[in-house]
This record gives sequence, C-alpha cells and structure tokens, in this order.
Amino acid sequence: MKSTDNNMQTISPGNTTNLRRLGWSSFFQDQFTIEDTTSCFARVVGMRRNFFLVSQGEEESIVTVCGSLLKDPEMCYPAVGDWVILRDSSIVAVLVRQNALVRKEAGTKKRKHHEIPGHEQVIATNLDKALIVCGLDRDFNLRRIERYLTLVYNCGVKPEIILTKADLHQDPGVYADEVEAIAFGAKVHLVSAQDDVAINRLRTDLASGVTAALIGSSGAGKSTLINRIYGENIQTTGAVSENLGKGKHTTTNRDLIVLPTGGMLIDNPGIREVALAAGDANSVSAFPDIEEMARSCKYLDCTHAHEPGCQVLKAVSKGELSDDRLKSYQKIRDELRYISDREVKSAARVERERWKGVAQKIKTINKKKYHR
Ligand SMILES: Nc1nc2c(ncn2[C@@H]2O[C@H](COP(=O)(O)OP(=O)(O)OP(=O)(O)O)[C@@H](O)[C@H]2O)c(=O)[nH]1
Ligand SMILES: [Mg+2]
Ligand SMILES: [Zn+2]
Repeated sequence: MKSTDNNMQTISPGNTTNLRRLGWSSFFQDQFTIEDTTSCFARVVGMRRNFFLVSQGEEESIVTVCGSLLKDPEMCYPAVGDWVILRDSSIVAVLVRQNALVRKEAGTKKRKHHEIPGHEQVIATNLDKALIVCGLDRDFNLRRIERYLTLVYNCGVKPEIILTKADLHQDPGVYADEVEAIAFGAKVHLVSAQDDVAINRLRTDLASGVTAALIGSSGAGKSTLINRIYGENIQTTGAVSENLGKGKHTTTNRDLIVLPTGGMLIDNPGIREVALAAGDANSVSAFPDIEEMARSCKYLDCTHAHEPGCQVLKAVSKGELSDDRLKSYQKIRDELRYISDREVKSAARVERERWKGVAQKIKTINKKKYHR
C-alpha cells in the first residue's frame, strides 16, 4: 500500500471528531483517504507481547500486525502513539510519523526482531512534548537531565522537565534553580504528588488532543503523576528500594492514557541507561551556552580540552561554567560522533560485503575459464 498522491488508497475517515480527540490532524489525514467500509484509522494506545491495543476515540480493541506489513520495507513496526490503518482486526499500514522518541536499546536480553540489542528502540511517536521526570530524591542528577534533553532534542521533540517529590525538601526551589540553569528555555515544573495546585497546572497544560510522553528512571514517580493528573489510580506504582534508591521497574508496558480532561499521557517503563541514538542533524543542542562560547575559541576544531585561546576553558576558570557540565558536554559530543561514525562505517561495510560477493563470483567465473 502506497501513500503517494497518484496511488491513493481510499478508506472512510470514520468519526473524525473522535479521532481528533486522540490527536488526529491534517498531517495524518492528508496521507491516506479511506473509502472501503472494512478499513479505518486508529491510534496505537498500548503494546503487549504479541498484540496491540488501538483506539478510535471510544472503545479500545485488540489487534495484530498484518504479515505483509512486516515484509514491506517502506513500513515501520508500529509503536505506541502511531496512527495506523486497520482492516479485519489487523494493522495493515502505519502512517508517516510526525516525530518519534527513540533511544538505543540497552542490555543484551534476547528480544523480538524489532528490539534487537544495540538497535534503536522507539519509546513513543507523534508527540507534542516529552516530559522528563526526575525525582528530588537520589534520582536527582543534572548530568542525566542533560542526557535526556539531548535525547529529546535529537528526536525533534519539545522537552519539559518535571522535578517531582518536592515534598522531600524544605527548600526545593534550589533544585529548580539548578535545573533552570541547564534547561535553556525548556519549561521546568516543580511538583509533588500531594500538591494539588501543581498537579492541576500540569493537567491544564495538557489540552485536548495534546500528547505527552513521560520518561525518566524507574521510581522517579511517572506513574504516580499520571494517576494524580488522571484523578484515579489507573497505573500501578511501586516503592523505591531503600539501599539502592532505585525503583523496581513497576511499569513494564508502554501505554497511552486519555485523560478525562482531554490530553494524553504515555507512561513508559523506567529507563536504566540513557543511551543516545544518532540524532537529526538539524536538532537543537542541549548545550547552547557552550556552543556560543566555542564560537570565539581560537581554533575552529577546538576540543575545549587543552587548546590555547579556548573560551570554554576560560569560562570554566572564571567560574562561569561548571567543569562537570563541560565534561558532560564532551562525553555526549564524543558519543554522538561515535554513533554517527559507526553508522557511516556500517554503511561502508555493507557496500564492501556486497563487493566481496561480486568479486567472489568473478573469481569463480575466471577459475572455470582457467580450468577449461
Ligand atoms: N515523597 C514522594 N514520593 C513519591 C512522589 N511521587 C511518587 N513517589 C513515590 O515514588 C515511588 C515510585 O513511584 P512510581 O510512580 O511507581 O515511579 P515510576 O517512575 O512510575 O517507576 P517505574 O514504573 O518503575 O518506571 C512510589 O513509592 C511513590 O509513592 C512524591 O511526589 N513524593
Ligand atoms: Mg511506572
Ligand atoms: Zn575551545
């Protein structure tokens, strides 16, 4: 199935008012037209081992993926947040995504073909924003927040930061100030599950049709926030271990939750390691301060490690930039460079392998000639 203008598949749009509540827009509408009565548009709201939960705005239904979709190189495997075309309880097409929050798959557990270790894992798609949730307990870590910001910006998604568990401190504003200083324009919310005013503010920010995904460590308090914003305990929450200060991976599935007030929140399992995926070349940097200083460095290719005339190092020595933030920047920069290098190299390797095959064939042909 193609989505090009000259080969338009026509399918009845269904109830667009209901779809709109789920975030349906002309961006998706313009991709396909459905005319047959057996097909319809739906949004993926949940993912389980062998099936998907989809919604058309009212009831949810359980569907599978059509075998031919898996073989179509132009189609991607559905993820939570995707708009799809359904036919006979199976997903036959995935609409082009507005954006996708993607990270490298960490760990070595054997997974299904779409989640191979070291490969990219789609957290959620078609987002209006990503809410980076950080608990003001042992979870609090500026360097990790910088990594999350890089991940979100790299995916072309708008980040906001939620600092939760503010009730654990006398003066939580200090943490908010520290985060504001590295957030550069990304909104910072200071909340706690008990704070009705703060929860209400988050709720009002999620207008009807708006989709936001919550990401953060296990135990950060993502599901607790969803329950509070929703107004009912719909997601299971779990305690944080006293010795390790970490959560126990209570949430294991990705789910899109439609709030009674209209907005949508995607709950995700806690992320163990913020492994970055190769970014979009036009993405916004999470380090605009350092990049601005670097423009005045003496050398264009300054690494800000030892070079004379380095304005970044000068800022560190003057106390205008923290050494930790510079180290965090350098680490992320090197990682992203490594990822993109590896991608270029693997493309080169594929090409080399192809030529090896061709060369082998030529050799055998020549050999035959020689022996004749
Ligand atoms: N003191 C305090 N504790 C909170 C707050 N929010 C959440 N918690 C506690 O933190 C623990 C973890 O909360 P969850 O909401 O399950 O965390 P999560 O981010 O969903 O964790 P995973 O599902 O494992 O990724 C629970 O024991 C919550 O009661 C808060 O605002 N203040
Ligand atoms: Mg959870
Ligand atoms: Zn420099």
